[in-house]
Amino acid sequence: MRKPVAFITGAGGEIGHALITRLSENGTPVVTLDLQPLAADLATRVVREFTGSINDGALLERLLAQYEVVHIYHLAALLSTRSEFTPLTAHQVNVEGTLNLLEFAQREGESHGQPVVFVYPSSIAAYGLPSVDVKMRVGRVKEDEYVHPTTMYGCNKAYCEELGRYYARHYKQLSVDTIPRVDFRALRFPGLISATTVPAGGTSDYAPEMIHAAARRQPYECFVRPDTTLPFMAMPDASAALIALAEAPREKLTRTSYNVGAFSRSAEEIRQTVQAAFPDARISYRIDGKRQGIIDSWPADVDDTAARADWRFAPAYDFDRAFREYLIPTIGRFYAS
Ligand code: AKB
Repeated sequence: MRKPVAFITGAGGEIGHALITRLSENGTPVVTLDLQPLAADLATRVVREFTGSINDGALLERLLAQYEVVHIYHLAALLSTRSEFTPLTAHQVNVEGTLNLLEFAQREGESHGQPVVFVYPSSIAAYGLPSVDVKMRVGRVKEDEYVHPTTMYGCNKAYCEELGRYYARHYKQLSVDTIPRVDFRALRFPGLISATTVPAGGTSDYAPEMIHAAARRQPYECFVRPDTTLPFMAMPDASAALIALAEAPREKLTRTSYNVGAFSRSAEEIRQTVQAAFPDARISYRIDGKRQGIIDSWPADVDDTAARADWRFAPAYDFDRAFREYLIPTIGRFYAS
C-alpha cells in the first residue's frame, strides 16, 4: 500500500521551512524534494526526503510508485532578480519544472482516483503596472487587473497559473478521462518576511535583508528608494495561507488564483520601524536602477477580498504585530542561538 502524504518541492527554501514545521506539527506526513539535503532540524520532521531536481523524471517515477500524494505544495522556483540574470534557467525551473509537476499530479490523481490538490505559490510579480504614478494612484490591485508581468519570473508565474487552470479544467477531458485529476489552486504572495531565514534572489528582499542586517548589527544599503511601497506578509501567515487554501472545500473556490496580503508599507516606514527596534542599525540607501524598475512595476497593495470571502484568509499579523510579536522576539532568539 502506498502511503498518503503531502509533497513539498523546493522544501529547503524559506517557505518550505515554515510549511514543513507547520504541517508536521499538525501531524501531516510530509515527503520533500530539494536540490540540497534538508537542514537537520527539518529532516527529522519529514517521512522521506528526496534530494534532486523537479526536472528528474526518474525521481518523480519513484515517488509515484511509493507514495499516494494527496496535496502538492510546489514551492521550487528561481526568484525574480536571479531569474533576470539567468532567464533560460529560470524558464526551465519555473515553467518546465511546474509542467513536470502538473503531469506528476495528473498521474497520481489517475492512480488513486481522487484529484490531487496542487497548491501553487504565485506572486505579485505576475502584475505589471505601467508607471509609478499609476501604481500609487490605483493602490489595491484586483486579480484580473494589470496582469502584464515585466520580468521572466513574473511571466513564468502568470503562465503557470494558466497551465494549472488548463490541467484542472481541460487536460485530457476531450479524450479518455472526463474527471479532472488535478485540483489546482494558486495564491499570489506579496513580499514575505521571515524571522528565521533570509531570502535569496528576490527583489522584495530589501525588507527582510534590512531587518536581518540590523539584528546581526551589520550595516545595510537598501537598494530601492525610500518611498517604494509594496505589500508584505509575515512568514507564519504565508504558511498558514498555503494550508488553508489546500484544505478549502472545492465548491467554495470561485477563482484559480487569489491575492493575499497583510500590510503595505514604504521602504522608509520599514527602515524607521527597524531603527526603533534596533537603535544601532545602520541603514542607508543605494538605489539599484534595475531592481527599482522591477519593484515599480509591482502593485503597492493587493485586493484580497476573494481569498477572505472564499476560504477565510485572515492574516494574524499586521505591520505592528508582525514586528512586535513575531520579528523582533524571534529574530533576537534566532541570532542569540
Ligand atoms: C521576489 O522578490 O522575487 C519574491 C516575490 C515577490 O515573488 N519575493
